[in-house]
Amino acid sequence: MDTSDRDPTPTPAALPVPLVWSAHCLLHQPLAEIWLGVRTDGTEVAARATVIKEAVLAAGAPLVEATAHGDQTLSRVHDQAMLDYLRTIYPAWVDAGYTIDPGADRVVPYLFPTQGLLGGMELREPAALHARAGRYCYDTMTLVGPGTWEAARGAVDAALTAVDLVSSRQTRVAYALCRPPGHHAGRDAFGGSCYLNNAAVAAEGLLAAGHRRVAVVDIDAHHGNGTQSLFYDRGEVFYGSVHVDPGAGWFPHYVGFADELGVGAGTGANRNEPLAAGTGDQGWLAAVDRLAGAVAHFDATAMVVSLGVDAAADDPESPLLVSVDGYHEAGLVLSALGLPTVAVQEGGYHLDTLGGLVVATVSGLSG
Ligand code: SP5
Ligand code: ZN
Repeated sequence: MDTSDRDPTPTPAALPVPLVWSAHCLLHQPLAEIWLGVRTDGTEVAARATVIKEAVLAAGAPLVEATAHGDQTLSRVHDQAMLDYLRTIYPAWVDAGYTIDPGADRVVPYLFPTQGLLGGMELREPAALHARAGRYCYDTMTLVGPGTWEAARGAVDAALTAVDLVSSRQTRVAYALCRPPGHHAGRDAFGGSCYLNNAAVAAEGLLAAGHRRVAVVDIDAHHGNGTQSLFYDRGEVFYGSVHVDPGAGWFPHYVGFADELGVGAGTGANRNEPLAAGTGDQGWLAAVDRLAGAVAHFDATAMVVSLGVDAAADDPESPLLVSVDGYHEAGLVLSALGLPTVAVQEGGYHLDTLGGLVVATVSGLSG
């Protein structure tokens, strides 16, 4: 058969970025979020990871299984007591009978030891397990269940495996499909559907591998308050974020403002680009450009991208209106910096479009 006049349909080039994955990431099933006292469906569901994985593999990315890493780098990011808490609280909760009486199938805080509660007194370890549930968790949306620790720890392993691939120069860019996400988790605090800060662990991993100055660029729709807090006083890690304006009523509400510039040795190494609700490609990409300029000025030797795709127009969790082409363009802008890059998955909740958004961004990042 003569096929010479058939439409030439070129096979798209395979995405040359390894997808780093841990099957443990599926073990966390949030079941619910307690939103204003109402039990609502969880938004950070395991299907997110499944649809992203399928899309990135379909784009031709090679799959790399995450390898188990020790706690050395993780312990540089998080307080040991919070790590112990996250590892042990769910089994302890079951043992103490809370799943039967009052029938709490997840660990949910009811009391938070704020400065107002303590009134200047020392923070003691409470005897009651249900009081301990508010010690590290700062919201009612980030529940702990069976598999939460294994998933969060698997996400850290994925981030560190991506660091290994990049720092050994096997690839310039690697993508870690981390779930649960991490950028709202600080040294001894977790919330916002995040438990362990995968991006911060990746940054510490890159430093440990010999990169002198690391930039974290956060394009999730929300400000990464955890990452900012972890590096706020550090001069060797830059944090830059574009996000919906917390001052206009958006999570994380209390942080993420433009006047937060870092302190001490970190002065000038923090940059926030809050945007009005309804901002689309033009305004969002202008902010991404400013962040890229700041990273170049900072003289970073490696980059971590906190890759949340919840700024997309269809996403139910944010009012930003970024398109799939916008995400691709952001990837290209960051790729032009030419830095060894570890991208870690953060938010993104619209299951029908998640995969395409991640593929577009990662393909941009690969240049
Ligand atoms: C990683 C990430 O994107 N975390 C986002 C956390 C923001 N959550 C704020 C929740 C605000 C209310 N959403 C109502 C959902 C009810 N199920
Ligand atoms: Zn987000």
